Amino acid sequence: MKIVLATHNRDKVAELREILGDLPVDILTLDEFPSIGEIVEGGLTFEENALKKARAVSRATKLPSLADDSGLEVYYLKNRPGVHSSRYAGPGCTYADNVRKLLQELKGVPPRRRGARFRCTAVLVGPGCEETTDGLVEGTITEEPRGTDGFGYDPLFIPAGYTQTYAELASEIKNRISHRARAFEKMKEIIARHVGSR
Ligand code: ITT
Repeated sequence: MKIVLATHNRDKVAELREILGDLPVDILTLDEFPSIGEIVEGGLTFEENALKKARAVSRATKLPSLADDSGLEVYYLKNRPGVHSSRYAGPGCTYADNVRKLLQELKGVPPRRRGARFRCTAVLVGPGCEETTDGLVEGTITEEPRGTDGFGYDPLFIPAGYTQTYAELASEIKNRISHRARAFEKMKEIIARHVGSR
């Protein structure tokens, strides 16, 4: 069985390869389908956006597709950046621009009011099937970036129960405890059932 990852984000591809590594399926990426360009998301929820990506890729490739829509919800900011996490600092922004913007918005906010959660919605779309799973991790936002691993907002996020940020934790640990790991561990059970019933 082949499954195509419906993401243009190479950092997500690397994490998903590690998280899905023990599945008995061939994982393909959009590198193998260069004619599939940017997929316009624009949905109001993580699920809507993940479905758009997986449906578009499954339709174009005629293969089952897995998508991930994810983001950071900061309680002090009424759950922003949320679904706008990737372009929080504006069109064409970098991870560093987003990190700077978030720190600026939380300037002077004390540690006890810096709560946040990472959310990931995973979606599998294939012939006659659409499945969705969610992963959430609660944590807090630091006052300055810490660590060099990972991507996106990782240098700012300390998961509950840890003292290090996602970017300071080894990738094996992040990929065991993260919002993405939680959503895709559930999705792996669903995929394994599909593989078993073929
Ligand atoms: P695709 O749509 O092509 O998958 P994307 O990066 O645009 O790539 P999203 O729309 O799901 O993906 O946006 C997710 C953003 O949320 C991502 O760009 C990061 O800024 C942030 N993010 C998601 N997961 C993260 C993680 O594990 N660590 C740090 N930041 C993360």
